[in-house]
Amino acid sequence: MNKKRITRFCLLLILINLPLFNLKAQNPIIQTMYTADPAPIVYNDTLFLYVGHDEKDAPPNGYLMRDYQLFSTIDMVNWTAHKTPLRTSDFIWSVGDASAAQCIYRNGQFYWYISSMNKFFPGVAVGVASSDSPYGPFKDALGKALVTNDMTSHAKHAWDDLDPSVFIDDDGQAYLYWGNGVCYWAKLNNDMISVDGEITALDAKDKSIFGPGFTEAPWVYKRQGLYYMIYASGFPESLHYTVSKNPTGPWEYKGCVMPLEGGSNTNHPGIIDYKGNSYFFYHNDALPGGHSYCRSVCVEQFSYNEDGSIPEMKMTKEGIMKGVNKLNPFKRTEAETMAWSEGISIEENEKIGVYVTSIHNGDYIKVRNVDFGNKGASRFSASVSSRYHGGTIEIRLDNIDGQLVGTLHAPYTGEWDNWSLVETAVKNTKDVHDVYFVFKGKEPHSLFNFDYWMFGE
Ligand code: FUB
Repeated sequence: MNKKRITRFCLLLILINLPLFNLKAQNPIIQTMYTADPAPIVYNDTLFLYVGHDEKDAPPNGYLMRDYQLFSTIDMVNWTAHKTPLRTSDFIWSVGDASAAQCIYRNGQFYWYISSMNKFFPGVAVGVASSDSPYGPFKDALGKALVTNDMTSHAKHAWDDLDPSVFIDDDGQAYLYWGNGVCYWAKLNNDMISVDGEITALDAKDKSIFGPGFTEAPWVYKRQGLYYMIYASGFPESLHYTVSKNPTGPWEYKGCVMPLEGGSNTNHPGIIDYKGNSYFFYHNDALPGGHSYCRSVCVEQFSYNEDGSIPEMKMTKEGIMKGVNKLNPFKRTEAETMAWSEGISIEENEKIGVYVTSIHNGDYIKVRNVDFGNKGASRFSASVSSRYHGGTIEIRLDNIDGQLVGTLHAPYTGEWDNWSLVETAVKNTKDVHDVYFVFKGKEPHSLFNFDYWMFGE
């Protein structure tokens, strides 16, 4: 074959395999909106992922972030979207930019530390919201910022108080770390909403602490007696870590966790252990239409080396291949629980909460590791609404064009907020499968909305 032919052949191969590649993809983990600055916590056996939200109409040279979003998983492959738990408008002092944040749990309360431009004092500030539920609603716990720009004087720029990360040590002492261009830390009082004593600045250029330098986004945690801080370095960023035997330092630079890759200037890290595995969260620009201000959160599984060091990782499209749990299809499952989707988006309202919308012919949702057991399923029901013609949900197994086990007709219901629970028979379906809900119907209108589903024996 000549060069031209080989190139054409390769292109053909790529095109043929593109759908298959997407079907295997797990990264970015949220496809229904742009997400950034991942902050995972584990509470009651569920992993809650708090993220920033890049609006899709963000300009190519600046952030547009008005609220924070919450997703959860019990298996690391299917993610459920929840109602918007916190907006910048919940802070009277915020100018309206939802910069990076972290939520943690203490004594029956969830404390969500955020960073945003301060309306009342020039510069970025750290604030804190609280709630007695991981789902919120969260309220500004102070009615003013916790750390304002006048409290930190080590940087000449006004956005040095970005990216709070909070860590509670085994003795109950809580520490706040944050910064851009300087890494600050301070103790927090037991109330979690006031700073205790001095604010200390770590020199961002100190090679012994930060190797190639500290830009922003510290994430601090403890593992086997050692304190780890992962952070972003350079701009565009790569991700690195430093360790200490004490939460107050001295810190020792250890190496790179994720080298410069992808097209987003920032990558903001977060690390957590869940159900016996270690997971590394970050963001990049991998969703279609993505760029430095339309980012999307990804996750990689990793294992610490025997000496406690973190291996260097690459960004992948595959993400988490093996789930840590199966999904029970005989329980009501929200339609916004998905491993992957194409075409659709999500919305929320007071009555219904979050639901799937903007469904068009050929769009689909994939749900992984669905366990139908030995007895199997023979019925399928779903709550749907439609102002136009409605459409159908094809229920397929293991592939977008895999075995068709049932087709549900989603009827015209009069209005988008008239919901109807409809049912169809399915061919007896047993064992564990990935389930694809493939939407079909007459364009040009959006076909129907989809709130939840359930299989029956
Ligand atoms: O999301 C806005 C900013 O981008 C964050 O505060 C930084 O960490 C970077 O990810």
